[in-house]
Amino acid sequence: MPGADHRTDSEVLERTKQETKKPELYKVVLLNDDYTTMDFVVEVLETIFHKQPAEAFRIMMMVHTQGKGLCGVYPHEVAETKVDAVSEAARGHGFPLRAAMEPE
Ligand code: TYC
Repeated sequence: MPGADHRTDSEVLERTKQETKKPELYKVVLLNDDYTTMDFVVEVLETIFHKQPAEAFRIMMMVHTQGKGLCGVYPHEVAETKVDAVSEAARGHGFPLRAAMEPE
């Protein structure tokens, strides 16, 4: 029978559930180091994470004093792109600055 769908009702319900599933979220954190300048970290927070200057400064100081700080929460692929963007920017300026993603 052309166009016939042989799935049972319960299989169709299962598929619909998967399609509407929320994306898994990941925290992106910046990590402290002894060499990256504070100004550069603030710049990264403003440009890559779209923070306002005062918030960028607050997060930078959190990383500097506590070892790490939350920059944002994103779906997996976006979080990966942010982590890579930090590495790229840091590499371009000769700094060891790193970001990491953690399951939320
Ligand atoms: N600890 C660095 C310094 O004293 C500043 C810094 C802050 C580096 C935050 C990285 O993610 C960082 N110059």
